[in-house]
Amino acid sequence: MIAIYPGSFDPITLGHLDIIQRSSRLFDQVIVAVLRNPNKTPLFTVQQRLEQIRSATTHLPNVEVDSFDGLTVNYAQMRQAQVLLRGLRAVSDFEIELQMAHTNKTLSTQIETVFLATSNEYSFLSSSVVKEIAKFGGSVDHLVPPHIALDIYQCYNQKSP
Ligand code: COD
Repeated sequence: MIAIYPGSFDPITLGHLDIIQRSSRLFDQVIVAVLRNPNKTPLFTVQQRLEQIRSATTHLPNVEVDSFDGLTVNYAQMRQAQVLLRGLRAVSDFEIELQMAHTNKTLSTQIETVFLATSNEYSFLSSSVVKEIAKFGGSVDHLVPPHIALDIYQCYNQKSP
């Protein structure tokens, strides 16, 4: 079974990677799909995010990293995936994720959304939290892989704290 894990991943965190690692044991193939979103101004370009995710998942042979635009369900159908994978951190995620899952179901009855609960240690973690900490000079070494921490420090023009 093929699962798509769609997201912004700006940048990918240890929370995302935990979901990718665990789902790679559940599905034959996991495609991490970065949305090309012209309406947002991201910290990292799509190309940078693809490279960051690829180098963080080289140890997972059934994980592929790609980008897409348009509707996620259309991309999933194009890739012959049966599952949309999403992570749940808290009740606040649940409301928006449930709405998204129901919306996607109206767009394609063939694709099921599957939720994985976050591991406890990452339940507070988001890309926004990482950017906020780094912006104000804090260390994100415990929140993202080392090569991504360096990219983040470089973006905010700071040395590793
Ligand atoms: N632990 C576990 N899961 C986590 C963690 C963590 N610490 N951090 C994030 N996650 C999960 C998120 O809950 C989410 O499921 C996933 O990881 C990706 O998160 P983000 O923040 O990188 O990406 P999102 O949520 O901004 O991605 C949104 C999409 C791009 C998937 C969505 O906007 C989309 O599908 N857009 C395409 C247009 C479309 O199809 N619209 C119709 C659906 S409404």
